[in-house]
Amino acid sequence: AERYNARESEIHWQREWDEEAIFASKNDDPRPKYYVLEMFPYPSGRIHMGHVRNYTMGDVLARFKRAKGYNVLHPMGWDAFGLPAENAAIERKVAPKAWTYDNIAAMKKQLKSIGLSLDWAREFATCDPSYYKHQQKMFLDMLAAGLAEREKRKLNWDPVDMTVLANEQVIDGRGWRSGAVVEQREMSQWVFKITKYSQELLEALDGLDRWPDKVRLMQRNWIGRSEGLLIRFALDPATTPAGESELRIFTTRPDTLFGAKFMAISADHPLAVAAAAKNPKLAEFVADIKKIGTAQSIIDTAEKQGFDTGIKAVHPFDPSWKLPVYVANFVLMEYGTGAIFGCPAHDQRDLDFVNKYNLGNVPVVCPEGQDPKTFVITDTAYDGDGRMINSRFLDGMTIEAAKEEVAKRLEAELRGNAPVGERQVNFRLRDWGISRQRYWGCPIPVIHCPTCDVVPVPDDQLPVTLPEDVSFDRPGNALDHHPTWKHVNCPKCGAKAVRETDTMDTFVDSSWYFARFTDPWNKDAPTTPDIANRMMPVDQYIGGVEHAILHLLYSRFFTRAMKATGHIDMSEPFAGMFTQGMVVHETYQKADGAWVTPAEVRIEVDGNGRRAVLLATGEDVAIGSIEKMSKSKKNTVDPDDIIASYGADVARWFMLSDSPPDRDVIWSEEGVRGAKRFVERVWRIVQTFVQTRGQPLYTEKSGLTDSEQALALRRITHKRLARITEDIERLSFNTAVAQIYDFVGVLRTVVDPEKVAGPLSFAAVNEAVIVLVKIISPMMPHLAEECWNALGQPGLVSEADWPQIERDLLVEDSVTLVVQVNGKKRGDVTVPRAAQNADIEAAVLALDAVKAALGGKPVRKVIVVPMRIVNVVG
Ligand code: ANZ
Ligand code: ZN
Repeated sequence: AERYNARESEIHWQREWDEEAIFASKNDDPRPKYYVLEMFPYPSGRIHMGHVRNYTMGDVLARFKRAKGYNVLHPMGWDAFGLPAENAAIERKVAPKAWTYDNIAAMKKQLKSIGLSLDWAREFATCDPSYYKHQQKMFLDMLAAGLAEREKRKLNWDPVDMTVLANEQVIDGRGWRSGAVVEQREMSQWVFKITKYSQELLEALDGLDRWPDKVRLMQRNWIGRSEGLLIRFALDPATTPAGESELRIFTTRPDTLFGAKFMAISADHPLAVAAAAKNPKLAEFVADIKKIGTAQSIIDTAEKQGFDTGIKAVHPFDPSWKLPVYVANFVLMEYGTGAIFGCPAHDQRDLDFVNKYNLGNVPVVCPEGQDPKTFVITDTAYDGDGRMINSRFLDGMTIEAAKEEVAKRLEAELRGNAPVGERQVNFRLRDWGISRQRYWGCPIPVIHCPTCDVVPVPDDQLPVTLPEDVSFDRPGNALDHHPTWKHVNCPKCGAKAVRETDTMDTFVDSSWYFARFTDPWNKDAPTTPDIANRMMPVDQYIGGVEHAILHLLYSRFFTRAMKATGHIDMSEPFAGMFTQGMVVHETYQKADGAWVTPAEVRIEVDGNGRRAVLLATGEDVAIGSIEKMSKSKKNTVDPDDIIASYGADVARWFMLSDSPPDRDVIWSEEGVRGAKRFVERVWRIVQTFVQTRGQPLYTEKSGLTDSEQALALRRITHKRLARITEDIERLSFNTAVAQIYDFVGVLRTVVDPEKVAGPLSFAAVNEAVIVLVKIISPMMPHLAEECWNALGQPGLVSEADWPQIERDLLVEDSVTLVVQVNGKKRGDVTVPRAAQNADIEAAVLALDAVKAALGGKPVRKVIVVPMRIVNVVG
């Protein structure tokens, strides 16, 4: 048999699929729809192995569902706005637009070489004015609906990229792209009112039962709902700046009030500002800690610091109990009221704080089984369950009961006309700031007029397109520096006005692209609601867990905003979500520490294990840890190289075969070679069958079950088929692959004339081979087409139906029963499923173990529990 020529075959079938446009999905297709979507790529220039894995998984599902008779929507596009295009413009003097579209062209070619069953007719890039026009329209709709607003805020300013970042884009106090330490600046910006949906976004997570639990948990934590009590502490007038009389705090632990040791307020709290005005030392301290910023992550890791303002707060249950008020660096102005009472025994931050300033602690919750008299807290706060101690009227209560008691008492107590305590629900989720001071993004379609203030750009002037004659010779926003672009007349009064030069966060672009794919041809509106309502939600979304919070949460919000503004009639965009693992690889390092790429080394395996040798010089290189493929460690493998030397099917197969899809997969040369051998093996089976199927080896009889042997093969075929079908359905690709390996192992002997003893049923073998080709088709579609063609089957296997499972053949033909003698297990017996009780009895009594257990005693009774147990009573 001739060797399989992957290269030729892949190019051939890709062209065939393209010409026939077989992966185009029609919106008026009457069959049930199935929408498969992988997170669309950023056009960085090249596809990487992570893409290959992600898209292969989606492709297997798309091809499978197509074969199962669905109208499959499987589109692809480009998340094309963003900073790298501007950086390229600065570094290489290429226009962001040209750079982006060049990259798209290159990556599209690469994607095509993977053989993905994509509907390219729906392709768009988010930087196409025909896309962002609609995004601008939706922004204006949201503005009218009160879902977009202009807001003055303290913002995270990235001094290197010269832009504002969302909190989510600040990682450990640094910009997520530049790595620069982020500063805080007060600025006006546009926000989307995601907090209007805090409760709904939280509750609806319960219904997303085809999402990973960990992703739902991350979203829950991000939304961060807390039930607690707002308490108004009176301030001691003798110690307090004029005009201030109380301090409002938010606590989730009102039960711990009798363990309070201090109060703490944010550096931005009005009371801190008032106190600092009179105290230069305090003013200095405030200025100092403001520099660190207010990102949660910094606050969590920075050393706790405070400054005693001298102000005293009065304990709500004891007028003679005075608590010192500190300005502290771990209290955020943006959460709750920007002020807390500190209970060190039961909160680690508070404990770290009092230990630093020698304020002491009093435990007020005692764990069950502990003696309250000996229960002390030193370095570790206790945040577990227990009973109240040292807490006057709360003593002996559970935490829950104590919370309730405190809430009741403080709600009932009035100061002025207002209750001292008030139950409150707080969310951590903040509104989504979308303004970015960047050129390469979707322009925010408003005009600032000195008399009319903010004026929306009229619909008939959309899109507000980006100018192309921009210069990047100074840092900051090129739109702002453009000589003419921003200068316009006010659409309302005609006076001289300026355009908004901020562009939208690129997360806006990716918050609705999935809806656009349902009708990307609509020139007049973002969606055609009829069609969007029919084709949405995405049935299976696949992407990296790094998007578990931001992108997925924004998309869930945006879909609700689209619903509120009439562009779609549903709230949840993704019915099923799957987060795939990463592609990882060994690292290689020369003696001088320089990293070398896998392509530069050869792996040698001998008695001493594995060695890596540098191809160029023959010198040994050290094999380092297995890590995520990255440019910095040079442990990347180029998909183009793999496809050129092994073919796309091998890359696809290996990606699917080696680990569960949600775990990391270790890319290895050895593994890839194994996949290559498997491709050859499948090809040989089909070749052998094609060459021998006319021979007398095969019986004349054409019935499928006319011999024991035929029946046995058919059982194997259908059992495998059933398992593989189930596995693909639940995205368990690696186990499906294992089943296919097994099945191929069986077929290898069946089609080999030298290994077969008797005559074969042509029909049964033919069925098995056709099933094989169909079930490998989602994973190795080119090989499958080539086999299909060799078998002389009509049409394309990519368009063929999934094989029918014959359920009758799945039923086991024998059963195994446990054998007991006088109630004690002595062994088991396997009998034909249809065996009569008398036959079972005979078989059981013939067992040596049974004879031995009876020890010669006569059998009194044999009880057969059908399909399960035989009990011999002696
Ligand atoms: C007293 C107390 C005692 C607290 C105790 C906790 C444990 P979550 O669950 O996240 O809502 N807090 C409130 N506002 C804060 C702010 N702006 N900056 C920093 N911390 C703040 O957390 C609520 C708890 O976080 C509140 O309950 C408050 O400390 C603190 F044993 O009050 B607690
Ligand atoms: Zn005006």
